[in-house]
Amino acid sequence: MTADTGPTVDHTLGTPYGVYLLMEASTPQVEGDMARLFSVRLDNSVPRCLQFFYHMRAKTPTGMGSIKVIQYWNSDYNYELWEDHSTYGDQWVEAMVDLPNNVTQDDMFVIRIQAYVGSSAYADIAIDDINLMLGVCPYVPTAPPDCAYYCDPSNPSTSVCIPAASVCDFNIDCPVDGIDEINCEY
Ligand SMILES: [Ca+2]
Ligand SMILES: [Ca+2]
Repeated sequence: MTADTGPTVDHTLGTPYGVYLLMEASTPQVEGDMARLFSVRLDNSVPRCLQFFYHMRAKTPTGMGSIKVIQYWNSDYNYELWEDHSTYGDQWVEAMVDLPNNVTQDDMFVIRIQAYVGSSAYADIAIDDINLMLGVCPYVPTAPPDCAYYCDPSNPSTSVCIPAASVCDFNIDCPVDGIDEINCEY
């Protein structure tokens, strides 16, 4: 495990002893490498909802990879249903993805959850508590604010983080020294 990326606790138990799936972004992984998780074959008779929790914490403002959910019917019909390439700091984020049925003539489909390595070695992606439910998703989870910019970049594990859009936006967001509004070429 690399410091300043990845989860400190799992989602299920909220302790360091819980388990989760982790895609390491460090060497020998290179940008664009992919980790893929397959579902069992699911029948086409009913709509379903895929719920899972994911963790995208990067040490640096850029370099996070991405995570995608793909509904694979066959080589001609496979659809990217959901994608995220944000970074949220050390917290688990809920995803709810509707899995439509009757999209093709196929009797069965497979769900692939694919995580891609970004350009930074400090950008691990983890997932936990994957749950398949019958019916459409009961709600749309609210994503937390993006955590792309560290107010104290030399201490990313303890730093306040703010969305990239809050840098040089004329409002001081970083406590103490307002570093997010320094070195802006206003
Ligand atoms: Ca777990
Ligand atoms: Ca600001």
